[in-house]
Amino acid sequence: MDKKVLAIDFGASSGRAVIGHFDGERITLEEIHRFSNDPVNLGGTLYWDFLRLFHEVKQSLLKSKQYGQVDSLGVDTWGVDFGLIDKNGRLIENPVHYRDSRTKGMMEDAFALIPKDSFYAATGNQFMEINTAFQLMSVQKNRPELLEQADKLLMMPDLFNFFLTGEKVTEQSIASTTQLYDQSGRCWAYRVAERLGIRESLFTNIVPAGTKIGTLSHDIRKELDVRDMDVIAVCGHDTQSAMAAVPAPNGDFAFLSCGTWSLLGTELDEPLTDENARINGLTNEVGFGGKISFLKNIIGLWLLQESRRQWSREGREVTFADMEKMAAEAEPFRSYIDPDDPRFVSAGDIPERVRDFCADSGQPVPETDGQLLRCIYQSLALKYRQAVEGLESCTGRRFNAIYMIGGGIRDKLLCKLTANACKRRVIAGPVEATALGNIAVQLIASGDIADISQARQIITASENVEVYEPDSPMQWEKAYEDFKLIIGGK
Ligand code: LRH
Repeated sequence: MDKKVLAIDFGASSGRAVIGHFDGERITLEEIHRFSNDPVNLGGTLYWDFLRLFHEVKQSLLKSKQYGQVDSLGVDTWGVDFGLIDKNGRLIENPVHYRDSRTKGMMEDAFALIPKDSFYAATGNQFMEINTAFQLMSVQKNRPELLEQADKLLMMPDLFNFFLTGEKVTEQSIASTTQLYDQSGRCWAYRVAERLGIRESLFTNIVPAGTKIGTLSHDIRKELDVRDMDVIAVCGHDTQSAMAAVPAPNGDFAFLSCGTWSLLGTELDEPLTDENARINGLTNEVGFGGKISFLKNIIGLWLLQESRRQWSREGREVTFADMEKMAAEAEPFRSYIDPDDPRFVSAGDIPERVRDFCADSGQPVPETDGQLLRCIYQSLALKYRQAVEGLESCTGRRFNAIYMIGGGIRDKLLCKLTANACKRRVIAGPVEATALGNIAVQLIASGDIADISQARQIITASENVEVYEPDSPMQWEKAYEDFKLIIGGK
């Protein structure tokens, strides 16, 4: 048996199309297309270049032709962003990037309408300015004409699915990133939306991951001369696709998905939206099979990616391997930042902001690139420690190991420092967790794999993992105490 399906995975800085081959026992991956995802600042607004991204979907379909029969396709993307569609099915304007400054102050406006605690109890999402609810409030306030013109709101993966099939639906995992989703009732949080002034009719029906949305539209097939294939709603949220591929036998694990963002969490049967969860800044999202991913969003490798871009803007090209080496060779435990400080969210001169943070908090200011990078790495690792402790305090569980997945685990220094800072074994792999999870859900939808636990067993058998054991516990304990003093109880 050689069953083939196509996963298209869009990250915030790059995307890829991967053919998953399934022989009945193992999944093997073949990357057929890779492209960068370059947001465009136009007239002061930061947009995703949707047309370019859809072009890459077409390129992926064209390249898939040489593999013969590919039965289905699934798209996953980053969370929270959306496009607005008018009643004729036209995209009203390019989707705006969650890092655009349009959401400044929107959270405070929202809390004046809905108190924080009931807002959290109703939606279960960690409050972040980037969330769909706050983006929509900004549109409502500053560009109301767009919402007047809009017939439907489609989240990014659903937007791709719509232009592939003509069907307008919202996949459940991506709906659950909006702060407009009722995690307990498993439906849109209409009352929250109404309070915020967001029209109910914008929303489309929610379907669970594993649903067949439709098939490639006639127009696409004709234009590209491709065979028909099913379009499956996989976990449209990349984080949940990655979760589906954690190589652990049961749900009792802590995972750390490492890409532009770091997502640290575990899997639960039911949402947890109590006071402790809210204070710890934990979010509830729906994963495959209706499981809840209970996790914390941490700014992640963005700090390294954007530092590298800044250096490139200044005419200095460094690779990630160079950066890892510089950090590894630099003096440890010199200074710390709070990676989640709001000053680090927007694009720009991250190195300068790191130096400012250190100066503002009375610490030695990094003088070399190595010191600066070391500061970022060790602060991220210690932030993970804080997040895993928060997770344990909320769930009453104890996690002896952390499963690290995603592209960030190519960075061995990060894996090693995470094991040390968290004082836990790190099991790293697979790198391509998101594509694997996307593929696994398509194979579950077609009936070739029975369920998620079989999928995880198959992935465990198909992929190699690397294990990092913690060391230097005393030094890291002291570092953690220093780190907490500097960043406060956040
Ligand atoms: C990671 C991610 C994360 C957040 C962010 C916007 O790619 O999906 O879970 O939702 O992007």
